[in-house]
Amino acid sequence: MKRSVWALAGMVMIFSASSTVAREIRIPDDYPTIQEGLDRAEPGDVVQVAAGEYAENVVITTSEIALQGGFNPETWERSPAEFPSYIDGNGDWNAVLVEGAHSVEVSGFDISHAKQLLKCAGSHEIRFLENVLHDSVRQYNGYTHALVVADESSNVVMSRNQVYDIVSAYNSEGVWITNSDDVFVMNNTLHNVGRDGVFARYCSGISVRNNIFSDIGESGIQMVASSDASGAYNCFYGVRLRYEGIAPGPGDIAANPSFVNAGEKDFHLREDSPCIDAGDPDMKDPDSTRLDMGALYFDQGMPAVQVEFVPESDVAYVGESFGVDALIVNGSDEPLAADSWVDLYLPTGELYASRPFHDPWRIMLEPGFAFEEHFDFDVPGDTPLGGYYSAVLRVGTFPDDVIAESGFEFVVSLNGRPEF
Ligand SMILES: [Ca+2]
Repeated sequence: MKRSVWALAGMVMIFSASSTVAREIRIPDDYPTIQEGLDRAEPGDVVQVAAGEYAENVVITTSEIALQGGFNPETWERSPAEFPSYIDGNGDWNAVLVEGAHSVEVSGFDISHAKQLLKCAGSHEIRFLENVLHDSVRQYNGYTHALVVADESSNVVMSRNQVYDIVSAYNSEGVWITNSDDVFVMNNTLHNVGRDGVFARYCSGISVRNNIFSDIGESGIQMVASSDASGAYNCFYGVRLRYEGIAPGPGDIAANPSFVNAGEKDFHLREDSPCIDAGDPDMKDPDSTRLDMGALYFDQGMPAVQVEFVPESDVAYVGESFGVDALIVNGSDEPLAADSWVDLYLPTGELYASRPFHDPWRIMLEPGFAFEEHFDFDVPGDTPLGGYYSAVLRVGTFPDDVIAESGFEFVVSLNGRPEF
């Protein structure tokens, strides 16, 4: 479980590192179609797509590309809910296909009308984020899927996607994964799917967490001939079976998720939803409360204090310094006066409660102001190797009252090779 979260954090860092040098290609300003923009894109580029309808079958074969929808065509500010970029798959096989590429993001699109809506094949470090996938079509033979991972893909993250109305005579899945490794299905909402919510076959390392499965014809999660598969903190409602071929995970609930209006495809949570603050307890929503289940969190309007604590590397070398950047932002409209401190956890999970880590400092921030600091921690010669350490920067009242936090995991190594 810890490995999964760590692998995800690593990928996020890799991706943001490459996108900082990005060239932006804008559709339709620079090229009339998404595919033409992609054909001209080089590794590191971001293809931004304005609101509008694009009847295309998009294929991405270039690595280190971000394809992003949901831009205001006038200002190029991004808000997929306000400025939807629709991709209509022409009733054909794939609407969007990532093939033989690595480090690709597809985010913020509304995709429908293909047999498979968003797919990666033979691809690595792929992120499908914040897409709305619906009304797939049955073509050629009976099956249809919203999200597909296939042909020895690895390190795929599917998060914050809304998937609905994926139905056919038989074999319609929300997420279909085959012959692939290390796939993270996190914080998605799936509603009205003909057969399985998530189906995996001949896979390893499948993690299914914090999702809502509602009105699913067969299984919420089904694993066939797969190893190292786990589920946790998922909500199941109106499913025939919650699990097949996988053990129930911690934190699962069987309850009505209380969507605002599923009939109108509004999958926001009502105030009384049991999915609120019921996701992974180690993770936070943008409002600083515990993570909700599903793609759309319920904003509880908590003080908007944001913390980021990001290491320069995922490996700390014994006898050297380990650099970490800290950022605390007071996004609220009140002055912030609080303690801040770093809690270091040993691979055993035990808190390392000694100086200098467990030594709070006081911060005072006016509304809109930020504290930013680079820390270099010395890694002592006697630091035990093996397992995952974690470090968390916390803001609140030392030591127990936390209003915002951010952390990461890392390994300690002697010679540059991580010791697991
Ligand atoms: Ca929450």
